[in-house]
Amino acid sequence: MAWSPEKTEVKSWNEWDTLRHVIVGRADDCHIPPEEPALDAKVPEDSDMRGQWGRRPPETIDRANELLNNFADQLRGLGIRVDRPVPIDHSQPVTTPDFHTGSQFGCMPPRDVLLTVGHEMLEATMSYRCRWFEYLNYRPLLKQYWEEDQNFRHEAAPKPRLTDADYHPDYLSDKIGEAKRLEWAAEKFFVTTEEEPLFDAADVLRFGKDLVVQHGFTTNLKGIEWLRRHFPEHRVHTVNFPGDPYPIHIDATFTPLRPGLILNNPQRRLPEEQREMFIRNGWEIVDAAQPAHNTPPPLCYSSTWLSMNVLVLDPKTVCVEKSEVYQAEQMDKLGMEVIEVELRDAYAFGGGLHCCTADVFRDGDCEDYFP
Ligand code: ABU
Repeated sequence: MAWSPEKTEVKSWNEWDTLRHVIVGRADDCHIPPEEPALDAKVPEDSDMRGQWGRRPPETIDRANELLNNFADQLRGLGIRVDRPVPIDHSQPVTTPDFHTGSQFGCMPPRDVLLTVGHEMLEATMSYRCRWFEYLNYRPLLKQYWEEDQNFRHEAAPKPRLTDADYHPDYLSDKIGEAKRLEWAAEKFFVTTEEEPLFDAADVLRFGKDLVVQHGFTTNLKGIEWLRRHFPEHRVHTVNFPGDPYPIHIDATFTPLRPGLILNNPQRRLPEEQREMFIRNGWEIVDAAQPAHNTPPPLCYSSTWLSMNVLVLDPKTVCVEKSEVYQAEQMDKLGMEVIEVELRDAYAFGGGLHCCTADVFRDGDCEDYFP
């Protein structure tokens, strides 16, 4: 049955089929959380974020919200239904019997928390203490979908304990150096241990019957094994990108655009042996264009490679950040229609166009692209 804006239905099997319904995050009350092991490992050693925490400056929150609201309106103008989270009080500390941290993070990047696979939305375990309660920002929406769609499966992965046993103490230094980080990444030695299953939803890419999951700082092997057992009808593939000294989230590294075509970050190439399934099935893996910027914006956790953190609206149309002119040019050459979206001033709140969205409904069914 065709999609109707009047009827809520959750369904999305991949990253590229025609998008009909999406969640766009908000910057309200976003905080820079206090130091904690997994977060510190991600903050670059020369970053302006080291040593400071608290609520983000109000004028930056307002600006980020202006851009996110404009993006939501742009999508609505294209006929896409857009929902927004209901922010909780992110100044609240996160305290469990196992840990305490002074504040939360925010709800700009729903992609990090919510994994939509078919008719299911799965709340990820998360791996940062400050993000332990982040799913609460999305509960009003998930409650609504559950009430309105009889086929919707609302699932939550087991909440992790996030004790010190979850983190390798070797990473608890701000003077590790990039060479050592790259050596560790090549050895698959990341900040998270194998104490318990951990994953962020943004480490997972959906290719119909196949799920491709990055093993790195935010997702460990037990997390990937948990996903394998949770989705028994799927094939779950573990990938690594050894050129990334701060490997969190796959969506500024590996970007499928349509069946048969993926952009790969040229500094974080997929190793030869992990390309096999794509090449055997005739998929092309193309180096992404260089970012237009040499540095991320102020107080930003992410790298300049948010340039390739795009939102595919259908196999011929893609949203690209307005200032990322080289990425837009490459998309054009690859036969994609580019929709420019201004978002750079919101990057600091949790990422780019893919990060700040989460799929609710895309056309299409669960296909086998890698028979
Ligand atoms: N959340 C995506 C960030 C990836 C990166 O910093 O490159």
